Amino acid sequence: MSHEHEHEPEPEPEPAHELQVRNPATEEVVATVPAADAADVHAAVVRATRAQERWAALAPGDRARLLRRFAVAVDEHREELARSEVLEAGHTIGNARWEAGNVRDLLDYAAGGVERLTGRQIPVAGGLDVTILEPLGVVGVIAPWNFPMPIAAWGTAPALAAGNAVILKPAETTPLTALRLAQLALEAGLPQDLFQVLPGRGPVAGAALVEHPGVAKIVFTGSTAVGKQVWAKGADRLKRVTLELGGKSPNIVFADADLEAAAAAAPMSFLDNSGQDCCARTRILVQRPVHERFLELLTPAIESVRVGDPADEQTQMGPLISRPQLERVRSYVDPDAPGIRGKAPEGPGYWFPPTVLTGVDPRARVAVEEVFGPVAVVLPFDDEEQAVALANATDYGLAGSLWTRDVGRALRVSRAVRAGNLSVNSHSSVRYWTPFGGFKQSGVGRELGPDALTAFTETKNVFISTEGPAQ
Ligand code: TXE
Repeated sequence: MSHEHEHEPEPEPEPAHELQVRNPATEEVVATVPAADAADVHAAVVRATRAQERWAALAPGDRARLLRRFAVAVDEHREELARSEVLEAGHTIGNARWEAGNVRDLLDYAAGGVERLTGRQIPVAGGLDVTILEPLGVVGVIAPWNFPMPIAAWGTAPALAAGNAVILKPAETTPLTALRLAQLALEAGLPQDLFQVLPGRGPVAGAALVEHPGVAKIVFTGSTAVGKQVWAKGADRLKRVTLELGGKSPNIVFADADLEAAAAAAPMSFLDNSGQDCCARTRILVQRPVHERFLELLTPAIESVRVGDPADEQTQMGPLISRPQLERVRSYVDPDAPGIRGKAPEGPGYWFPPTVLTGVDPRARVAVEEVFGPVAVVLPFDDEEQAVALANATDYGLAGSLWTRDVGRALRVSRAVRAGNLSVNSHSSVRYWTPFGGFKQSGVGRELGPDALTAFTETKNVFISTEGPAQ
């Protein structure tokens, strides 16, 4: 599909040694930062290795105190960080403030875990057996552009708390908040080189992190395709990985649900962050007897979503991140397909209107692939069994919602849907104190929650004989 838009001049090619940061709401270049290459990554790993040894030797209470200071510094700069996220990622200012707060909360939560990261004493004959949770060493965090600040912190905060050093490679389009976080860490008193941010291109700096023998673990959030490459390349050294990949999450509305509440909540469950959210509920499955009524309720809710300047406090949805992303979203949507469409600015900026497609074949690309834009499909279903089958008819398994007043059904369906994060009569998936991650091709491992720190440790078992050398 080709689109002619008068506001879309050809972008100038970017020099290899730098990254240009554009405001997605205006297309203007707002900053230029150096792009790291493999040699920079190597130098960073050498420095991080030294810093990690000193960090791991600190008393747990001292590590916790420094992380809490980092949390305070983030809190004190919350508005500045939020403005920066608006500028480089096009997030609405309200969301961006939440995101900066999420970084603060995560640092606090991780700090609370430092002194509680305890091993076990297991009964044995002839001695004493203890398990010790040791830090891995240097951890590489490869972050995406859709939630640059929170996702950077999801890997970084628990990794540091567990005694590791972190090298964070932000996405090409969104390095600014990450760079600021690294400065704040230093200002808060974290040791030099312990938390380094290296902006760079995925196939250059990202790949160098994945391949470097001095990096013990990679936390990758991004596309399933690149996630598979990261896992395959890391396998050469049996590198530990956590992968948070794509999603195509269902929002199942049963006939016995509070239909008004379900229809009111549905728009922002896939329009938040312009749909660039791995948990976006983009497959709205509606039981046939209430299908028509649901669409009647959904139509004004979609049409009235305020799309525009993300810095405006009233705005509910901003632009897409980039021109390639805009083109990708356009490639999924036939402008003549039946459905509900909201309004969006013309440009400049990477705008796409809220879109709900009806009458879609459940096997169509738009119904099974992650669009990563403000696009959902509505699919009718007859009974619970069919709802579950449709919900599971995708390679992904990250999140999902179901709306019903029947508690038995809520539990049955929650258990039957193959996804890592289910919500009943709600679309909430992300809490820093509960585990988050995907089934199937949505990922490997879990982030957040009570086990977040353990994911950045190796378990060592030590047996101490009390019976002499023969044991
Ligand atoms: O992701 P990439 P892109 C999905 C979403 C989106 C699509 C493409 O569907 O439309 O992916 O987005 C780094 N070795 N998600 O192209 O390329 C890259 O620099 C090591 C879902 O932006 O996966 C960036 O830092 N690293 C997702 C990060 O990987 C490499 C969030 C993600 O970029 C690399 C983002 C390589 N060879 C996109 N190549 C989610 N789970 O929410 C790239 N990178």
